Amino acid sequence: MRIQFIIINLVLFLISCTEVNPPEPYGPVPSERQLAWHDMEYYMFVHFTVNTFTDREWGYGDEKESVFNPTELDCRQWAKVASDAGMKGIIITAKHHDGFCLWPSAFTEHSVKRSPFRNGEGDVLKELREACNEYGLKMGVYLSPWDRNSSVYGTPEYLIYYRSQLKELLLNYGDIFEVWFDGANGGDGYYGGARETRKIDNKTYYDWPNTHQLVRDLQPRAVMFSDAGPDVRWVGNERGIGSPTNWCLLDRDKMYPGGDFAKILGEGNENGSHWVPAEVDVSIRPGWFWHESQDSLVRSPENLLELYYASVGRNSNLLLNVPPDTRGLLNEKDVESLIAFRALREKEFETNIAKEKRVTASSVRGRDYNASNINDGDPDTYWSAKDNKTSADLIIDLKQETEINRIIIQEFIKLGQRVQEYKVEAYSGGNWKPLIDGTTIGHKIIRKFPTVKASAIRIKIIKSKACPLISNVELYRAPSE
Ligand code: FUL
Repeated sequence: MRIQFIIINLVLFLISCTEVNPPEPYGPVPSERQLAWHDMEYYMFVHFTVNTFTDREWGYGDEKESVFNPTELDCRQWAKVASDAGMKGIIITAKHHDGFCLWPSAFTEHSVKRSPFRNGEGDVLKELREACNEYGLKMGVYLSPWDRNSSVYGTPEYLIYYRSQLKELLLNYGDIFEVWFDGANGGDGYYGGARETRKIDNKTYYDWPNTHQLVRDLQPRAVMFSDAGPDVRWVGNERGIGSPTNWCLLDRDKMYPGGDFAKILGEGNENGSHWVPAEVDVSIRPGWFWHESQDSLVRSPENLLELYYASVGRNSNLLLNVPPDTRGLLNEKDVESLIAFRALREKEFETNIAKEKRVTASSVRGRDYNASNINDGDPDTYWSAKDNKTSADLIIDLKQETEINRIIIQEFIKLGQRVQEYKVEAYSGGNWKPLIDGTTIGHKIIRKFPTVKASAIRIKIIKSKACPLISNVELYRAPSE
């Protein structure tokens, strides 16, 4: 009897110990560099080169260096605007398809060093680095693989040139958070005077694995973007719209930059082989480069807010392009819109109604994984259901009927993206009323619904690949509907 009693207690004790072990990761999980990237959420793209002065979107590659002549270039203005707008970093087109380099590359004469800018002594990358440091922003680089100026483009020699330039960028400008590899290749170009069409095979020509390795070796904390990752994927459109179903997973080995994968890139692959989250890139103007004729077509603050909901609100990061004008300054029109957008955003999310409210769950893994972790303001704590549960409810008790119309939900993605289907309901007038339903959550979703007076909110995780892990929930009453 005594022995049996001891054994039973021992077993119970062991069970209670295992209950509070953290859940096992499920499927592919993000790397540290990807986790840091997820937290950035919103940052600036800067398209700037000879095109700014020639009024084109794609330079042919034969532009004279002398056309690059920003008279008031001030990267500190860019950085101040980015910071005032609530952005966390800036990615610059160090070289666009026309091949002109914004830094004095040792491997070509087609750069700032032959331009009137700072009498040929200038280096936009260096100035941007200093400005980013001053404003606490991260910096990223875009280096176009397609180069319409280079005479060797299309031959194996070009890869040596491309990687030499990449090395300059990775070695001389401090910490780079993101390297942006564009998939475009239109064929024709100047190519050192040949003026012809050069088609390359997107799958093989660039030998991406070796270029990726270079970035890993020289900037291990940088993520790499392209249509197919390896770390961050294109969302499949340039309209600023993320997919409502958005897995951070991708069968990236079946893809390559410049391929025809738009739909898959939007949704990701539910059971994809790697963690490759989506980034939404979009311009504040119709074009990527500044054109005077588009000064009246800058997106309004309200439109930017919509893009924010359709990107950050759909488990993506928002890379918003704001192109400097021929002075080398962000235009007043764009600045005004960006700052007003920040003010709108702050009003949307002014007071978190879920904060410090009592939360209960239909299943709790055990100590350290309580439902109260979803509104403690700490991203490192999370609620977990028991291991065998792939559906469970969370109830936030608002104590009295309160108006709400927005919800933010975040999964604890360190251990994988799990939720496949959810619903949110409001307890109102003595009944549970449906508010929204959806599929994936991931790093973050922000959802709108018509204003409701609720005394409690229920989040129903209907289907999950493994026990759901939720790290954060916020509720708001936004002024707009
Ligand atoms: C595209 C390019 O062709 C555009 O000019 C722009 O840079 C955009 C971000 O990517 O592929």
